[in-house]
Amino acid sequence: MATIKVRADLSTLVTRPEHSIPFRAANGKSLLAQAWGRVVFGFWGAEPSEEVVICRLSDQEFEIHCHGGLAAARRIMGDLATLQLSPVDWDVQSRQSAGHLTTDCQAALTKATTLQTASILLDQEAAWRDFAARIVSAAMAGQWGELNAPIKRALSWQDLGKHLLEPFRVVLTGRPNVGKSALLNALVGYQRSVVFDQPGTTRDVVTVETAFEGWPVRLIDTAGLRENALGLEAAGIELAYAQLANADLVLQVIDATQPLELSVATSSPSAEKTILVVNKIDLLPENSQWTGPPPGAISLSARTGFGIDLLIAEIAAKLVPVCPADGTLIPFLDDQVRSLHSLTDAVERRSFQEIRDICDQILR
Ligand SMILES: Nc1nc2c(ncn2[C@@H]2O[C@H](COP(=O)(O)OP(=O)(O)O)[C@@H](O)[C@H]2O)c(=O)[nH]1
Ligand SMILES: [Mg+2]
Repeated sequence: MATIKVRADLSTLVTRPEHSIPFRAANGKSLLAQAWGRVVFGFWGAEPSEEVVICRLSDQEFEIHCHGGLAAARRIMGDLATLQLSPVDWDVQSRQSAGHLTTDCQAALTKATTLQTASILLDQEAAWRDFAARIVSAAMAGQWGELNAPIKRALSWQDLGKHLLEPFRVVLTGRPNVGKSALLNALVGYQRSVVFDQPGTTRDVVTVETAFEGWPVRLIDTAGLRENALGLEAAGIELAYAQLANADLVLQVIDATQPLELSVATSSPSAEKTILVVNKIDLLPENSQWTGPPPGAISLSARTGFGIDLLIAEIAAKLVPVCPADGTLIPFLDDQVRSLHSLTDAVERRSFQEIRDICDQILR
């Protein structure tokens, strides 16, 4: 079912025929004659008409409940637009009736792209209410020593919180021809990026969204990094460096058949944000031990798929080293992080009044 709430001066709309709302109530009365708050069944528009339920909320407002799916809602919205009526914005309406915390949590839920992130976001309203109640009661009891730990704990989840709404950015980098594009395709299971045996094929930045172990990830394939590139390829390399600067994780890809010093690209993202991937191990002679890779590197073949699962597990573990327990408070908006910092300051000042105000603000 879909609900559309409209605010308009009904007296003018219902009495001027050219502006009349195309609603025929089953009880035969006009919309204006319906009692406030009464649920009225009827039909919308000319045949074939839509079955709807309308509720008049006041002289200025009514709600239309129509069948779910896009077609019915689109038709009604189209008629409303012809009448120059616009529905009340969901966000505004919800902030007025349900409050900011509920609305923020619901709006966030609409942006979740995996079941896991949706399930965490579903817990957040209750988690914030519980958190604020505990903080206020501990402050009221003067238990100052017990306030810092839960606030610090909540702040420790802020990076994950940001990524409940937007994917982690995982950038593939390395010298040309090491198999970055082939690896991106192997990770998502289909041919998203062009694979070619000439170096310098990928020039633009190619992105694809996926999820690893329930965490949303945007994979970003870039131009191979090498010195002395010219023209388009050089421009691609510049784009690649820009992506590296914003990466949550870098997959540094090298070719198992090449000497290590030739393979490692010139960029140097920080170690804890990097996974070294040794690709093309299918080309190594059987039983050969490639002594090149430092500890922690993952050897795989983008061509055969060997080692891909291990890489996926490693990516998930690097992005989210510890999974939150059910009900964990995870700040997912900048405002929430700011509130937690303000709480830390207020606790330091031992100001009960400030703590209560901040918690009131959180629970608005
Ligand atoms: N044998 C083998 N060849 C691979 C593998 N991965 C990529 N290649 C080949 O290496 C060449 C370059 O691959 P590509 O993905 O375009 O490299 P990029 O320049 O790093 O994006 C292509 O001919 C691929 O088929 C692999 O795991 N094994
Ligand atoms: Mg490529």
